[in-house]
Amino acid sequence: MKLAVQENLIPGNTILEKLQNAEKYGFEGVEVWGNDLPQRFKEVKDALSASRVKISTVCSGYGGDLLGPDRKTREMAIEGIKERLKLCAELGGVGVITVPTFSGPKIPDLYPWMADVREVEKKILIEECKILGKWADDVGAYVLLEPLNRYETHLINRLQQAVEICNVVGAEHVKIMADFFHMNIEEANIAKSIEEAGGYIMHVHLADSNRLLPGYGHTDFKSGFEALKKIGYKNFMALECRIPGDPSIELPKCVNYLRSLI
Ligand code: LER
Ligand code: MN
Repeated sequence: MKLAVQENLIPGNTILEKLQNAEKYGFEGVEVWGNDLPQRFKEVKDALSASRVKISTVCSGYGGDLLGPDRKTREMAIEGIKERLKLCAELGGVGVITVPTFSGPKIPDLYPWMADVREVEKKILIEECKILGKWADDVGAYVLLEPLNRYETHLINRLQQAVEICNVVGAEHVKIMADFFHMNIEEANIAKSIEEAGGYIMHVHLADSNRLLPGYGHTDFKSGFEALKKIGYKNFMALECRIPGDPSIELPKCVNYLRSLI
């Protein structure tokens, strides 16, 4: 298991400075923001080739909405994810973090056909993931479906719900990621859920129960990490949280804390 950190959490004026600081603090990877990646691709690529720190993943930033109310919004998300998958693969990253949808349903109620709009949404998501899966298999980067807690999305809240989508889609490069903050709210037993999703988890986000750095809340990371070890997890775990204090002090301290639990 390798430790990574989202780029916005690291001090530095350029991506190169951020990579240098990440390495100094003890990280092996950096999760890059997807929003403006197409525009700064060369800068990121050059910085990565001048650093020992690798790109772990690309965090969303694709625009549109896979479950938006109209075709244009959904196509925008598909094309944005495709573009970032290609860039991510070229940079050597694992994949692109993909949230099926934020907040509540935007697709109109189709009563009396499929009275539960979530069934319609899942069918649309599966077809979209088939399109993305073909592309992802070709470029060699994963679509990383991320379950979020119930206050951020109504659709995919638990790891097993994301695994079910992967199974129907059946593409090698459509898999899931596990975020400890969301799991702490939604999973009955984090370790058990991780074990049950073994073979599907390709990325992990780390934040404590209060979404501060691990160590500042009450999440039991040790049993979660043991479960990840048990399923043979070798990829990155990236910090996605707030830092209470000076990052140049808190980030290396957190690396030591996490390493003591791994
Ligand atoms: C949102 O809560 C989250 O966990 C992010 O990883 C989504 O991009
Ligand atoms: Mn997350």
